Amino acid sequence: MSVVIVEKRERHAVLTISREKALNALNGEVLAALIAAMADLEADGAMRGVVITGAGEKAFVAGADIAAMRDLKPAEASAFAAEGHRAMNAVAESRLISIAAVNGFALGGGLELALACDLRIVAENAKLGLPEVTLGLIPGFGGTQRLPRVVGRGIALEMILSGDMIDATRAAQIGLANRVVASGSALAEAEGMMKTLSTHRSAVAQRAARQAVYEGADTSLAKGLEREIDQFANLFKSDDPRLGMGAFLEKRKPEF
Ligand code: DAK
Repeated sequence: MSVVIVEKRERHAVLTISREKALNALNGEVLAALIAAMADLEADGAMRGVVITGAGEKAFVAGADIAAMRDLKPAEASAFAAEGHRAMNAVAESRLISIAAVNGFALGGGLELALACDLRIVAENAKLGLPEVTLGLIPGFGGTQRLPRVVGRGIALEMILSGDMIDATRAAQIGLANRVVASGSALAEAEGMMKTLSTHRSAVAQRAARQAVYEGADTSLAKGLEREIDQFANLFKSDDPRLGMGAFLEKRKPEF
């Protein structure tokens, strides 16, 4: 059975990391399968979003595979790191909206995968953290960069330097979790949210807004505001503004 299972719904897919015995830890096989699955979804015009979760009740993803990493030679470590970044970027740079359904442990590379997603729905029983320093490592799949961008530098440094896990309530307090939901219902909640985001909302506009948000985080306010103007103007190359505003004026819901 594949270590990454893809189930396509009408407008979104559920992508499940499936190595339950190793708490869905990310080895080379999972990273390659994740990259391939994202490429397939990217090319499927019917797809607007992806929900990423982990198999079983216990873990989203408990990290990069420690057993696979321990004896890496430098060249192999470099190849593993590159594959990891390709996998995270396949999610973060996708045209698809991504939601992590965090159904249990999201540690190390697992939290980094959740951070590569746009949104995170976190189950009450989940524990999240970047424990790499306790293994003599640093977060290597984007955690040092994406976590501070989501929760701010001080809180991110506290998590990275301590390696301590936080619970779902704390994750919501610091803005890491968009929502905390009952144990066992993260996937259903994430899919519900994805359906909402894919209905009566313009994918073209969502992409433009999302790009403006991400680009703005890496630049000055003035440049970010300029990018917002560009994105706004670009939208009018598509039919969606006319469709959306036309529907409003005709007092009906828009279908994009
Ligand atoms: N890798 C491999 N196997 C893992 C694993 C992992 N990350 N996490 C758990 N497992 C395996 C366990 O070894 C165990 O296998 P068996 O003994 O049954 O064969 C099985 O999953 C069940 O785990 P436990 O028996 O330990 O279950 P517990 O309930 O007792 O504990 C736990 C659950 C999540 C607290 C514990 O498993 C744990 O602490 N796991 C490790 C969590 C962790 O440290 N994760 C971070 C991994 S490091 C870089 C690139 C990437 C990275 C760093 C640098 N560069 C490019 C520079 C990323 C690093 C990481 O992600």
